[in-house]
Amino acid sequence: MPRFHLRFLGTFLLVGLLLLAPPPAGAIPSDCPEGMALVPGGSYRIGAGAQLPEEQPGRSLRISSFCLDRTEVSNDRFAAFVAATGYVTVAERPLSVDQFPELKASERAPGSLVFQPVGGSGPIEELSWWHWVPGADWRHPEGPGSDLAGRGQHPVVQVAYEDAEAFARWAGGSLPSEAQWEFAARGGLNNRIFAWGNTWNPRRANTWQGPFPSSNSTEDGYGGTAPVGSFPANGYGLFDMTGNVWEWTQDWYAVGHEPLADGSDPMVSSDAATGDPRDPGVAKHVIKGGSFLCSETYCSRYRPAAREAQSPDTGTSHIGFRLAAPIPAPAVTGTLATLTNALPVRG
Ligand SMILES: [Ca+2]
Repeated sequence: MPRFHLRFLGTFLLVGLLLLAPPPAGAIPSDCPEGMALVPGGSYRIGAGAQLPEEQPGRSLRISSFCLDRTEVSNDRFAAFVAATGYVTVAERPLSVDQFPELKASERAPGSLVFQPVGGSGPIEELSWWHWVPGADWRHPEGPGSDLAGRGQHPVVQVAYEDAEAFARWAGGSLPSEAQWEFAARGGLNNRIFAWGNTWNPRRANTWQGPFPSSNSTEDGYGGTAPVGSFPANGYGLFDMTGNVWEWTQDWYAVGHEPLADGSDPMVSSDAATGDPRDPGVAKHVIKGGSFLCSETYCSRYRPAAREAQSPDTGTSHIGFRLAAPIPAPAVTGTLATLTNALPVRG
């Protein structure tokens, strides 16, 4: 074979290997997209510090490096998406006959679930603090009488799973997996109860202070959502991984971590979903991080290990999301001429 053919063959083989191979050890990855922080890969125990049955058993997992939004997606950012695409969220659409055949036409008006405090001295029925409010949507988080005035930098709420996915397709990125989300929330402090250590501190996050669901002293300064980034960041520079609003993840919910596959970057597949025993037959996504409604007296689900299940078609006034993205590939330095000249010449 003529000598120059071998040189070209070698060049293409080398370039191919460079494109296929992972970055060499020690290589500095490219910067994450604007607004995102690098979550450096590593091993951790999902479910560490578990307090509730659905958070157990803990499992040792390995997570590859990835990028994650520093903050929850804000109303202003979501508004830019809607302005650019004309997207209509699930809560803004009439309820379908197929999904809710039992409803009358008058009951099909668009709406969503809104939290309302429940007081009184008698027993409080579980989840009685959630009310279906016609006209509640992301622009009117508490219903028709509410708006986003002064809340441009608050996290968007009243977004269903498919709304979050639609935003992700437009913005570039994806919802994180539960394993990614929990790893990121721990900020490099593995095996701790909270994102900053083992001692609860209400001034580190937007949660609920006082007896839930009747009385919130708002010691942390906020009775509802807070502007994103109002509380200290964790070890990875991520804000509001504790409290403010729950965040959608890609994983399908099952009680416990048993369905997680071994190995790196696990995710519960749709086939593995066993669902929420409180609501049999409804496949739900895992939400993480807790919200401004989580209290020490009720569930303390603002811990990284904590998790909840949410029906994909249902937004609420305390669920939002943030996006993950792969780390941009490092640029290949040098020129083709440099690579070619570096090759040994055979023949
Ligand atoms: Ca609060």
